[in-house]
Amino acid sequence: MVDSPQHLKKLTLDQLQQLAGEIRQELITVLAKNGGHLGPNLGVVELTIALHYVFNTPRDKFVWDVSHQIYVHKLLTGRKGRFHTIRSTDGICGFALRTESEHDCYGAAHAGTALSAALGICAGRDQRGTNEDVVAIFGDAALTNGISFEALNNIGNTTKRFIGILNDNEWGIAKNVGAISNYLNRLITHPSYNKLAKDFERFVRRFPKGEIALKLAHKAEEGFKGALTEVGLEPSQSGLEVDGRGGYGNSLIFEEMGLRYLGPVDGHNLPLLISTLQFARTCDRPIVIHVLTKKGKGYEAALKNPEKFHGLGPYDVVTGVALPAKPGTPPNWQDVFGQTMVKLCQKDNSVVGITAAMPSGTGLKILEKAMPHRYYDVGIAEEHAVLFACGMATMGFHPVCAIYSTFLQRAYDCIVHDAALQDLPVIFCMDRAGLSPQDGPTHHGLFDISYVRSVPNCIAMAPKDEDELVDMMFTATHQRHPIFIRYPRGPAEGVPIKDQPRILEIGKAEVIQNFSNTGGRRVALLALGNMMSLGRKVAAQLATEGLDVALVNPRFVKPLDAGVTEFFGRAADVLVTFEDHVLMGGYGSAVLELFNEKRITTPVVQIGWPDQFIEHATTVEDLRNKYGLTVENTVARVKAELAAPVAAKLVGVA
Ligand SMILES: Cc1ncc(C[n+]2csc(CCOP(=O)(O)OP(=O)(O)O)c2C)c(N)n1
Repeated sequence: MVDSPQHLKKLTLDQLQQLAGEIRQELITVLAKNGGHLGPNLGVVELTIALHYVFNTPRDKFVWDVSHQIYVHKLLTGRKGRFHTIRSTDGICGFALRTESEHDCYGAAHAGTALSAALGICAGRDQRGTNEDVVAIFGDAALTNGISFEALNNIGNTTKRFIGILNDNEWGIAKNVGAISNYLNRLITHPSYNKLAKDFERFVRRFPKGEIALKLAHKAEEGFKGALTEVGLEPSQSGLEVDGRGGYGNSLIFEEMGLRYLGPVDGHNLPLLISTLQFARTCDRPIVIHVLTKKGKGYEAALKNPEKFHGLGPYDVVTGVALPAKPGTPPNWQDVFGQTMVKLCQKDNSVVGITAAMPSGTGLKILEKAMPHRYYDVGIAEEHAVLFACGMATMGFHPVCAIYSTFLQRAYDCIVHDAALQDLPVIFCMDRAGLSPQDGPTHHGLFDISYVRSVPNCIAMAPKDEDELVDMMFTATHQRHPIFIRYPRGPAEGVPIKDQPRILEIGKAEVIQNFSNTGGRRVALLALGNMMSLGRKVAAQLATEGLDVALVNPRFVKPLDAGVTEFFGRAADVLVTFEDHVLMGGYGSAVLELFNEKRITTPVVQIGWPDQFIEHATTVEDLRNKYGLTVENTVARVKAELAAPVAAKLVGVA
């Protein structure tokens, strides 16, 4: 299989079509083992081949929105040999990464960034006076995102040369929602579309020896007769003004924003794509090409279930069925969240659920099915989701925003300026708080404690298990302040869930095990949320070594349980804080701030993530081992503290 753009450019049409087949096979086979974004990538095989056929990266720039659909680009830009390592420890990343290849000019994984970033690259080019092409490839769901529109608003008056490819497959992860999606649909199904498409066909047929036709004909012995032979677009002769507005179709929205619109174009018709891109390349006005693709193209199982195959774990290649979880695996946190939402909504009319285009990932789909009128999908629009929730809160509701920790970062100002400043009872259920190992730094939720803890009026908590998650959600619906509950991805702890949840006292920790006063040196372990299981293992290990160990479930990061924390701070010889979060500004920092205020000098060992972006890996364990979030490292550090001279400790010298 080809793995460089130079090689690809030498192929005939037949060979390019064959390449498309080989790429699909490779995607299906490798992802069956590694998991990943199969559907989106199967959908852009021809588009990516056409892009590399027409443009020249790294000189020309491709900016992929989200960049989850970048696998084909990776296969074609020198990463074929390592493709089997995608999303695994020390392997290639599942998203665009500047440090991975010169062909990845801009990194991403959060949606809606491509148009703005590409425009910035255009501005840089124009300032430099160079002439590379810049292509932003964005999905239809990216148009539910505000930033995309901020960019569209700005393109026409910033540059003359900008190429946008709207990759329209009618799906985000779930079915795309909202007015823009309806609009694109109308555009595709508009009665004039077929007519115009035919016009377009007729038009290209008028130029049997178009640029692309000539190029390919020279290279292929056979030439390429049939469909492709006559496809070619000569810009000088293009006469694209058939609708009087400079575009095919009736897509006024782009035209009104100062971009030329071309399309819709069949995104699986390689020759047509090539000629269209060649035309776009010569445009002296920003242009958007509307390309229609099928998510999952070429794999029956993925075509049948676009949502599941948007991104998934390992599966059986023949059946497309996901590999079963090990027997006895506890339910996912997300499922417990979704089921609890249904129960809460059934009992409390003030509760509603809000997702920003992530119904299945967050578990809110369960609410959608059970009580659709209490469920809102607002599109990939986290800022809007939070503001929408704030508005509902002013009307007496308890809106629950189910947003991944990493995506909530985008709505930070809405948290501060709207929810917190007005002290509104919005509940934030921050899924994926902790690692999203195979996705990597763009998806790890490691900053939320820091960014929430510094904001007045906020309450922040983390459950040690799924039963406590239910208690926390129930508690939150009885509060009058912004509340943040963080929990990780994947299976919960496997504890039974009480029939009737209980209201937790705000700011109260749970002492799981107190000192036993056996005379051993005392170690207090304060393990936040899902770190309780590590805390328990450390406790067991230290006990075998004759130490007197206390174990605390802090529950609240804000307000911190000052009484319990101070007590253990004074009683212990060493105190350990555990958090699935960066150490900078996190839970351990909160404890240290309290100790400073109370003049407590007990040494504190902080277990958490360092001040750096954590890469992707196959499993959480791989990363915990690498960064020392382990029993061995914790025990070693506790012992080192216990062995340190007391005088040194008193003056804070390591
Ligand atoms: C800010 C943000 N919110 C949510 C997501 C999760 N997410 C990843 S891909 C995706 C859908 C993208 O749809 P589209 O852009 O149409 O591309 P397609 O997968 O259909 O090719 C979503 C919601 C994200 N990446 N970024």
